[in-house]
Amino acid sequence: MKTFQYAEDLGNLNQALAEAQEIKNDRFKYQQLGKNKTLMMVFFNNSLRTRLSTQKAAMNLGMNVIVLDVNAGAWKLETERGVIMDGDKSEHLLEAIPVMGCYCDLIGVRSFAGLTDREYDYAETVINQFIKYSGRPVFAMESATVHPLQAFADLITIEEHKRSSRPKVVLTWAPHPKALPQAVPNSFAEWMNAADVDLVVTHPKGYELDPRFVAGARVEYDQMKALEGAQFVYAKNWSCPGVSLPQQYGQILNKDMSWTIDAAHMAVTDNAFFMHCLPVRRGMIVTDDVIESPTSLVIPEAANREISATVVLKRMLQSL
Ligand code: AN0
Ligand code: CP
Repeated sequence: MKTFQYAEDLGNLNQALAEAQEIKNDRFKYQQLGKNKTLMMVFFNNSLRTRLSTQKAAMNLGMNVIVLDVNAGAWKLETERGVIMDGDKSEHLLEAIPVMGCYCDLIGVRSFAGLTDREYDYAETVINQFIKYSGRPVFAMESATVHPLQAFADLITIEEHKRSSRPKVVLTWAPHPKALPQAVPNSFAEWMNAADVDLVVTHPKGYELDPRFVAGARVEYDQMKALEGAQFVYAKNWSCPGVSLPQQYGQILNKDMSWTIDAAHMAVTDNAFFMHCLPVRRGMIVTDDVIESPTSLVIPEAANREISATVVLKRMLQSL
């Protein structure tokens, strides 16, 4: 595997889930595979889980790890081509990327959507430059439009907790004070469509996700109706994807607190599990009682980030 951005990069998902189980049974099984190999993790944005779980995964495989926080100690990087660099940016990504590639065997990149230029974000301009110019296998640690390590961990978590062969999974928008990317809901919808679940997506009007991710999933604008009979409730905020009105891309169109997941929302479900990728704002996305309830899976999801990352790094090491 030379790139990891989409569900299809893993091929057969049942096979990938079996590998996840194999790693879970013995997470050090492949500790010889990464000997004298180096992972470089490049962060343009903050992280807690991705940083820790991916580093732990690399250590499970016997790898060495270098972490670069671009905004804390590196030269400020220009990412757009064709500009006169007379501002505060000292180095261009087009030199920095091949230099980074000299020092490692695999590269992970976190580079969030800027949320101002839909075309630039949805072209995956930054991670695609890493793929093109680093000379190394590259995986997304949340890029502009996708967060596949999260979606894979969420799929593993659903597989471990499902009570029926084809569970009803509801992806619901929830309010948030800041504009957030669509990467998490995009990947979640994409991966659930690729897996064998009954996916329903619910959000206020104007928040329609890009069709390339939401595909044929049912969209229900009445949140309570969508949640009826759900076995998994996956909450997440996202800003306007700008599908029908590109000028609204990245904006907050709605802060309706009636969308916050509370006990009344959970009461219409089929005793559903609550899921969120974290970090989460309590009182906005979800109430304290719901996130603290025995059916909350937020910690198992985070724990499975180590598993999803170990499978992905293992696949990449095997194809070096
Ligand atoms: C980010 C997002 O919504 O994409 C990262 C989530 C994993 N969240 C925040 O910036 C709060
Ligand atoms: N879920 C997730 O990716 O968390 P971090 O932003 O803390 O890495």
